[in-house]
Amino acid sequence: MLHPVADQLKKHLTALSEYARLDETRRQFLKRGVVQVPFLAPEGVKELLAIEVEELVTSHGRRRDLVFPETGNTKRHMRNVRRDQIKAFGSIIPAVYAMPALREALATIAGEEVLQCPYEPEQFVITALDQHGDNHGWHWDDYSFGLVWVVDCPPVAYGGFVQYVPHTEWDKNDPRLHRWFVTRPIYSIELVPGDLYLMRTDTTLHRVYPITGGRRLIVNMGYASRGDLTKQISHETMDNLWTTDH
Ligand SMILES: O=C(O)CCC(=O)C(=O)O
Ligand SMILES: [Fe+2]
Repeated sequence: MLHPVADQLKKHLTALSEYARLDETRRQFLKRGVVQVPFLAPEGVKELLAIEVEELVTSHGRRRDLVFPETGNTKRHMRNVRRDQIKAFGSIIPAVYAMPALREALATIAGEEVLQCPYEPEQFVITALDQHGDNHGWHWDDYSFGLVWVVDCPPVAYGGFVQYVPHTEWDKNDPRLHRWFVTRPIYSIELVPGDLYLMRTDTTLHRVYPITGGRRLIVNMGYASRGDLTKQISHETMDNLWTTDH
């Protein structure tokens, strides 16, 4: 049986598939690697998901302060709730994540199949930035797609917006971020609570700008492309970030 929130989202998505603006959304996604898609979910679904995210971060959020050599020694200062705890103590996020209708809508935007992530820790994760200087430093993700639900976000004056450099490649042995910055444009997008965006996370270098006030709270749902399933993918950054306890 479908979770009632998933059922509500499914009805919304069925009506949505007739909208022509998905074509424009796809063009934007392919060109820029990122597209805002707040219309994918109705307010009622966003509100219930937000309540679950708030409860989970309050009861299971863990502080992480790390540096990653694989992304050029960029930093992570944040609180997270890992996938296993979301799965164990949440219900809406796992149900929404698994919905074929959501993946079909994302596939229409992506122009290719969007599959559940075979590596469970990357399926969904909650991230909270709530201390002065908290950030989610520059990185790529191991899998192709990220759907980010913005539960809370400070005004842009306090940071917390997303910056990104599309159509870039991650060499884990020599990430050379500065080379990308000086040869490609860095785009920024302002986000507000209730926003949703889809990113091509394996080829879009991205970060969350450090915050100086307020709070930023998101859930990121990671999805794979068909190509990811045959690639040899190592998980250094994810293993450190989401599955260990330091
Ligand atoms: O918080 C965001 O908007 C991006 C999150 C992200 O890049 C990630 O979880 O890998
Ligand atoms: Fe990411």
